[in-house]
Amino acid sequence: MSKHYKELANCIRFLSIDAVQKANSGHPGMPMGMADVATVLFKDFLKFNPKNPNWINRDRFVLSAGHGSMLLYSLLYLTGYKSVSLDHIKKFRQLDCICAGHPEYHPGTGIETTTGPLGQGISNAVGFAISEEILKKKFGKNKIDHKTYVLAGDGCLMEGISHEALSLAGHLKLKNLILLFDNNSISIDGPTSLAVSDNHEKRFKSYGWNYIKINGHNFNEISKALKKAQKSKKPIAISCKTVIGYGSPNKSGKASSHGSPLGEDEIKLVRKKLSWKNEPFQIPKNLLNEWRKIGDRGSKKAKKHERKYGKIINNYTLKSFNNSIEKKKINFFENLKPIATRKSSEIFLDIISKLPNLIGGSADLAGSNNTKTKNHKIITPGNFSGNYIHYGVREHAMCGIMNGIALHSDLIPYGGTFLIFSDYCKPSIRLAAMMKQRVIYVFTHDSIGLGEDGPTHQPIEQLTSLRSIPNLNVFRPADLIETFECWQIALENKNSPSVIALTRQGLKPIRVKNTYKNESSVGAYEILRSGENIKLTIISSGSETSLACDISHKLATEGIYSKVISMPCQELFDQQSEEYKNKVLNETELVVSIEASETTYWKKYTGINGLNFGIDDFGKSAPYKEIYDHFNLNLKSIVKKIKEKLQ
Ligand SMILES: Cc1ncc(C[n+]2csc(CCOP(=O)(O)OP(=O)(O)O)c2C)c(N)n1
Ligand SMILES: [Mg+2]
Repeated sequence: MSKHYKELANCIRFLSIDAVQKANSGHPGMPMGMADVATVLFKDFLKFNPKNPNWINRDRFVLSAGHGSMLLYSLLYLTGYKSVSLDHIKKFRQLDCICAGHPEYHPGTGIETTTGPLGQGISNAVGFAISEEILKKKFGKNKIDHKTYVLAGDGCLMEGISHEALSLAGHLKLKNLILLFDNNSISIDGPTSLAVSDNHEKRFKSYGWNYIKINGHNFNEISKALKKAQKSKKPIAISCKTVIGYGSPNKSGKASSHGSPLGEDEIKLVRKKLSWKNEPFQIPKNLLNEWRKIGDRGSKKAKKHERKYGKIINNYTLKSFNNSIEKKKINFFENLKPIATRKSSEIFLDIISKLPNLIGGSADLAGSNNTKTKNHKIITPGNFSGNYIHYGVREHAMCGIMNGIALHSDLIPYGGTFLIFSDYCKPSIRLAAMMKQRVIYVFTHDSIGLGEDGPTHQPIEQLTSLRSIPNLNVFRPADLIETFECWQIALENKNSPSVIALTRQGLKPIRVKNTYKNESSVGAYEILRSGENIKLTIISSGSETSLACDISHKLATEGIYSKVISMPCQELFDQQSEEYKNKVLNETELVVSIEASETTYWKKYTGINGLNFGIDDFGKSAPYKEIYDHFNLNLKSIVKKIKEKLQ
């Protein structure tokens, strides 16, 4: 067995070594170290079909240690995925090549998720495993029953997100989750003993995981461990003791093999040591055939499964729900009253809580984020018939897990926390945006309006920071009707994640005209015009929009007329036609913005001659109206400043 497996594994090793050398950049050490484990996994265990990479019931393979990307590209090429050719491998790390520096998610390629920021892949894998359980419960074991494998290194396991995600996985008893730990005790700075002395076995077991230790270069041990893992009743980690840069006489076992080309001379020595007589990028026919057979192994089974069950599983739909949302919106116009937008969001969620693919949750703030309605059913350890996840106080993992849920199938995850803690979520939000995933973040307590909890809890720069992420829509609705509209846009947008920033405090309704039209869909629209010959444009979002309306009315009593623009989403407004944007922004010389937040991003609409009312300092602990006064965000101060400017 061993010799043959070793030859197959060496195909991965040499493709990786040669590609990194040609690119003159990359990470050869990990693929060399984990090639043996990956070979056994793909040859004898992984259920996959290179001819139909989207097969819903495939096992998921997540390379959390994304720097070892050549391991994945080699496997995809060798097993016959169309997405990765030998030419692609020769263009490793070159512009627009699928073989990018770190794996970048593209549907239907075998690259299941974007990894590279260490630890993210582990949280994605937990999301995959949760989705598998949810769909299995919905559709039955004959339709959905697969494993999720995640390959993680020392680095992934040092990252905080891994602690959060593994802990939740153990709690939920995700028995189909298998973590392959590349336990080579080396990271960039040298031996891991420089920085960590965790007892991994105790750590995993305390989370409720099974844990097996093997020699990651012994094929029998690898095989036995994977066999055991198939029947595990808990998530299971297989600690694979490996040698980084395996096969390199001078660099194996050393950090020097982690992240730079081995060098021509050393590569010659590796070829000699591993008896590899082939030219760079040349895979002997018999070995390539063997790898292709491994790839073909699953295709018949997959095809049959797809034919039988594909349609049933992909049969979710949002359309009918949208119709009922429209109707409900109209009903609400008849009974508008002051209400916090977090509460409006709950009302919306209540209406759509029966949507079969919506999976809600919150990081221990369900009651504050209003993410859980009376209709939600909790997902509990080992029971996945519900549609709501208590993520615990684990914001970062929650967002990484939601990425996994969105990537897995048609499930739509939403999760809540306070807007201030979006900082704890940011790396995963960024990846959702990069991967074009429909993940919805319900971020409540969205300003100083939260009051007494003070500056540690009051977001200031968070909205600017989120707005600066490409392909992320940041919504800040001003009342119930806008909240409904923003939710609807977020649900319909399959290719972007959305933040919905919501208030803790009650807000006066600003939309009182009965209309089916989703005004928020253009990002910004005129909500009020106080008279003819207007002198200024006031743009606002969320809780400050009703203040903007009050200011407009007050100025009108003094003969200064204005229009108020409600801007629930800057990103959507920026996408409108120049004509529309001109109409909104360029009607008056003076444009002012009001938002209880850092002001930078508003300057693009007001220009440097405009006025920006906001907060460019940390907040305060006090009843919220006093804080608004403290920062001069009130009718009197703003009216005064506008009048001074107009003089
Ligand atoms: C969040 C994050 N921090 C830092 C890095 C930079 N980085 C890439 S690999 C690595 C060390 C990883 O060590 P390990 O997982 O043991 O990988 P090995 O060297 O064994 O391949 C670091 C610090 C990163 N990619 N992501
Ligand atoms: Mg390591």
